[in-house]
Amino acid sequence: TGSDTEEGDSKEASEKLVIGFSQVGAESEWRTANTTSMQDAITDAGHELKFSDAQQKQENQIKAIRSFIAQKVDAIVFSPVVETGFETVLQEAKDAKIPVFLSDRAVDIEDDSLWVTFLGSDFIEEGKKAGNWLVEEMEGEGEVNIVELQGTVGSAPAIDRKEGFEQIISEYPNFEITKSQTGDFTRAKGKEVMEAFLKSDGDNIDVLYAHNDDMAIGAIQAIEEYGLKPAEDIVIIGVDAVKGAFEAMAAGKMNVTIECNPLFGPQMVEIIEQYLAGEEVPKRIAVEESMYTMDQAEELLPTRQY
Ligand code: GYE
Repeated sequence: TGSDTEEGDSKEASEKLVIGFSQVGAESEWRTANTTSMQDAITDAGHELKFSDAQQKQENQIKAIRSFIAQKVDAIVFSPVVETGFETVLQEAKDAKIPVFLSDRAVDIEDDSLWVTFLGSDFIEEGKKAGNWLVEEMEGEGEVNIVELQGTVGSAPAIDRKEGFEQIISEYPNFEITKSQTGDFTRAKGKEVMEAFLKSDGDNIDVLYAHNDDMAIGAIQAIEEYGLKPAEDIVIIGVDAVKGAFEAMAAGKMNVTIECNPLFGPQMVEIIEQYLAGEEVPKRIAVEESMYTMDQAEELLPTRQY
């Protein structure tokens, strides 16, 4: 249509749809909560789900999308592992007239007619929230050395959470990222990389900024095994606000987590139904979210749904 809204071929709102969902993997608590939310929403609405777990590999996603196209699904929900390299397969979906709905992560593709809409969080904003929290907490404390555990290389949340955080701290010369490496969004990798950081520079680390809570939780283990106190000797910042982070904060081992809400399955199903019924759908739909600190953890933990 060329505008910032898209319209689909009309279908009855009550019609049973076949929806293919290409998920990233099962790398984090966030991801498993997102998978459940999407699966439940699709089946509760009476639609048929074809699910594929890519195990964090782009080639698996390309295969999954091709198989959804071959099966002539009505819609494809796609959470891209990385931002680039999906042009060809998305063009194939377009040629087959199957609409693609981006879930959680964006793609970096010039031709935005290859997807209908992107429903997910604003990761730059999340990075900024992390940076702002830190600056308020530690301004006036002299040199602050930060180590960073990045998410999956080339993924939208890793790129944007880094960028948003750097935008803020770059305005304060006493804050410096001294080490930055990927932990691939997993606990095991977060722990392993934090061990290496501690080994080379243990006494000079003031802050850990982890692009998700799972890596922060892995790193907390590494810090304890190294003989330091997480949240006291090293300030711990995570993203997602999963239960594990609330438990760590309630135990006094983590300082803050920036919320990233994975429970948008029902919203996604609504968008797909609207689009297939011929309604207009905005090109970008953001998920609302907040931020939680240690002193709120005990009270809020029982209310957390993921
Ligand atoms: O923060 C992380 C997961 O894309 C927002 O992916 C998602 C991120 C989430 O593995 O835990």
